[in-house]
Amino acid sequence: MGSPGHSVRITGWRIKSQERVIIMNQKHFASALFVLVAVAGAAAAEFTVNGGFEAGDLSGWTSFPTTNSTFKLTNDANSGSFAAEVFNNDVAAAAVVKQANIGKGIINAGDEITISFAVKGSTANGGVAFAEFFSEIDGGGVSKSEILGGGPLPLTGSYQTFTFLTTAGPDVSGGVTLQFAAVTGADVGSVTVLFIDDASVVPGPGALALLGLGGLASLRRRR
Ligand SMILES: [Ca+2]
Repeated sequence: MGSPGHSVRITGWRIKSQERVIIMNQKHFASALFVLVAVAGAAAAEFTVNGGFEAGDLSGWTSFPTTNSTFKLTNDANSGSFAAEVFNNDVAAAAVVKQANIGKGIINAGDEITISFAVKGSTANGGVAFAEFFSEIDGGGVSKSEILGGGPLPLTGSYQTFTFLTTAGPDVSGGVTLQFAAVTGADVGSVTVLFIDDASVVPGPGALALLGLGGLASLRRRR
């Protein structure tokens, strides 16, 4: 440690005083702390329960099957050891699974929410799959509903991760619901197979904000 006024070279920076070093260290510490808090906050504020099926069961999920549709655990995962598969080959029917009424009492009207999930699957003869998000009113009804992505999920044979930034509706007294629907058409032979993994609902811009912070950190290093 030099005395005030002592000149110190630190990785290309000519520092005029001990005070300046301390100020810089405080800035760096504050940045690091902010990132740590943001990461911890994102992890702690996950609203889904067993969104990645790593409990090794279907806990946290509510299923509304059709006559013959199935909702089961699978080892064909996007990450970890487990995912889930919804299979529906009933005619003109919607097999639905959901994380229902999550974040109740925590999410406020108009809050920003980041939703993400990994899906894959296949369809035939008019089958489609949707991901939907609802702002639930306590006692029944919804104040906002949306089809994530605006239409059927573009399923392929490989997992794809989709991320959406949305806002809670004007009444979220019943929390929010992330719902997946494997829907079949009127044709006999209509089938939808939907694999789901890594479902996540977090407050705020979430991972998008962390990416932004990473960008800031890179800029800071370049200066
Ligand atoms: Ca998983």
